Amino acid sequence: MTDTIAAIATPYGSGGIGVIRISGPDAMAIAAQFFSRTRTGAPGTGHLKTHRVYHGYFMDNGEVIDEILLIPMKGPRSYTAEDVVEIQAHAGTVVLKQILELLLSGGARLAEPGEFTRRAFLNQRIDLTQAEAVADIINARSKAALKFAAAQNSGILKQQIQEMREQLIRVLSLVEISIDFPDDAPDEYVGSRITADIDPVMDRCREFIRQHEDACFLKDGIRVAICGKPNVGKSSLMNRLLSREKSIVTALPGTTRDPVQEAMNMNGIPFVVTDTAGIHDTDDLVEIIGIERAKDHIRNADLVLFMVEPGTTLSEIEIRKMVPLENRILVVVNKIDLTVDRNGQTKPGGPKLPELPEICDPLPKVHISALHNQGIRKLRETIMQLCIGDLTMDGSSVIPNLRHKTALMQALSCLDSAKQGILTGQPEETVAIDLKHGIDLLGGITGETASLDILDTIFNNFCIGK
Ligand SMILES: Nc1nc2c(ncn2[C@@H]2O[C@H](COP(=O)(O)OP(=O)(O)O)[C@@H](O)[C@H]2O)c(=O)[nH]1
Ligand SMILES: [Mg+2]
Repeated sequence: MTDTIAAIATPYGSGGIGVIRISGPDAMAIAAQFFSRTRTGAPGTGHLKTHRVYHGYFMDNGEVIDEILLIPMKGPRSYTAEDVVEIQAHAGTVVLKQILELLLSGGARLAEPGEFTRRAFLNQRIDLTQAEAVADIINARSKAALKFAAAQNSGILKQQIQEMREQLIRVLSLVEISIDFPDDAPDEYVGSRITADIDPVMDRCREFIRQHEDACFLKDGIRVAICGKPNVGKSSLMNRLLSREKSIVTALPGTTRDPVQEAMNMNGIPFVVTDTAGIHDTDDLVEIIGIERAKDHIRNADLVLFMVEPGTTLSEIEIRKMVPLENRILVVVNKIDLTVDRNGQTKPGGPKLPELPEICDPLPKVHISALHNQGIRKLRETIMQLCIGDLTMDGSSVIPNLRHKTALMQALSCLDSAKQGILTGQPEETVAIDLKHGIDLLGGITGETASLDILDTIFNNFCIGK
């Protein structure tokens, strides 16, 4: 990292301000070639102090390119821990490109995607989990996702993984002592201490894995699929939930064919709602394909809203055709306006509530009228309760991502094998190998022992300028 990199750090297009970032040993000198504090003065950053904002002009051979603010930040107190200069110019594609090109002609190299963050990692200002959190913050689509990303960015996951790793290193040293000085400690003593020390680390691994499984959908959105027979009001409910007319509603059965999918936010939690074709026996080729697609969405959903309407009777066989009962299901009884009036009085001559088989008894139920906007608030609350439950979202929880989870699962199996080795009286050397492997896997999460491949995969997902 002896070269100096530069890139436009803000999105393409026009806007109020665009930022160009320079990082590396020559950052100050390169910027100095073009910066003047007056329109007519000669460039040179002279006696600029670090972490101050300077007003001036970006010059090219005596010509003003743009009026700018320049912020010098001496390392290690900077994003990359190197010398950094940030230039705030007007955000126009041409002006930013011209400034960047001049900086490149002045000795900087164009940064690769994620290279600023990669340098922050290589300079040990942040670990890998914090670098990943930077990408998560940028890509967060909901308040909840942002909260978790911010917690991870502050180093909470790094700290906990480091503690687990240090604990294992202590266990390893105990094992190694008993390899080197076999007569010093009685085997049973060492054995019981080791297993007692490994157990809490294994529990922690399991807990992190569970946290990933419980909460990873908060990043991508909780998948909710609306299903039921034709004409029960699925599309009407979809539109109610989104508060706009996304799906076509008609009195004709079989209106919705392709699954209609849309993202939405409820209480800062991201959801992806899918309205599907009504499931029934049909000869219509297009509907048949729509029904197959509907079934895919329903199977993969985190929550299925199974809609029924008054005046119908459903058998267990019919229900099993529509919803996989192993999914999380909420029964939504729609068109309740046909059965009861606004005061909750049964309407004389109206259809009776739907008759459902016994297998539906344990399922939660909500009564609504999609048409008259009744019971929708209660429905939203129930959806939240079912999906989020009492998942804590204080600032100290983190969601390990898939990469972390994979490493944790592998580490768990190494630790398990080390523990079994001790219990079954295997030689200390094999136990030590398992432990070392587990320690390395945890180190891979924070980046202490990560391979170049892992680094490339992580940082190549960033945009240029980050
Ligand atoms: N009375 C009443 N009619 C409704 C309600 N929800 C939907 N409908 C009507 O039922 C018909 C079918 O609705 P739609 O949303 O297209 O059903 P889908 O086939 O399940 O998507 C339309 O004529 C809607 O206006 C409701 O809560 N009460
Ligand atoms: Mg429909």
